[in-house]
Amino acid sequence: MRLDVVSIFPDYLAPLDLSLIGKARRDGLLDLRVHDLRDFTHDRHRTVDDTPYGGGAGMVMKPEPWGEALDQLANAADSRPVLIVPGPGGTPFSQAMARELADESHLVFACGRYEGIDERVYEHARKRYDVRVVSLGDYVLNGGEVAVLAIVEAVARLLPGVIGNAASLVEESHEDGLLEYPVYTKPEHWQGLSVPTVLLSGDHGKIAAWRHEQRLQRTAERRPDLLSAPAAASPEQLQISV
Ligand code: 6GU
Repeated sequence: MRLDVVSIFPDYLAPLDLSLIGKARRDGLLDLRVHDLRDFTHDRHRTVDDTPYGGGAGMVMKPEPWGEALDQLANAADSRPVLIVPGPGGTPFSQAMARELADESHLVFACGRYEGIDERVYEHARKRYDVRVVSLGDYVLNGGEVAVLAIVEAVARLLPGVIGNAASLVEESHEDGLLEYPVYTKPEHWQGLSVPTVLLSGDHGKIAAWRHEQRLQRTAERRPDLLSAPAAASPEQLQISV
């Protein structure tokens, strides 16, 4: 998968060199490139923002550097890429969206800062990209970079070969609409707290029933909205072999 990230703070994306994503890049599974938006400016101060027409607080990102950056990346693309613009006014990001994006061959991320990007950039980009404004949740970040770290990680880990153990992808919160069951490891007793005895029983049927009950309880307590949501996908529908 080809991934391009455009930002005025390319260093913010340095964590994408680490851990499983870093390894996937070194293994050639991810072709991930980070671009400095200021490289697409032509003035001495490398200006990327200006005051808003109509007045109001803060600054707006100028259209010209974005236009040049997005044109260049679209020219380099073999197919119609998806342009993801992170922002609090976007469609909520979800595991379902991560799965959709994992099927794409080329994602371009445009990290906005300040009060946002001149609206004409979106219109211009639609000529050559499928444009998606995506939000991580109902709170405000200073810019799209942290959101890109989250979205890239959620998408990349679904790609074949990025995670060694494919079964670990199935038994996960949000893959089938319930939160995950609690997990324990050795020692059996710690700080006066013990591992639930059913997990030591060796009775796999009983363990599976207990875990399912824990998942229901947890979901009801922490995320009751998930229990009234439309039916979740089964592993078969997700085309994951366990
Ligand atoms: Cl994706 N971007 C920004 N800037 N703020 C956010 C967000 C994204 N999601 C929630 N708040």
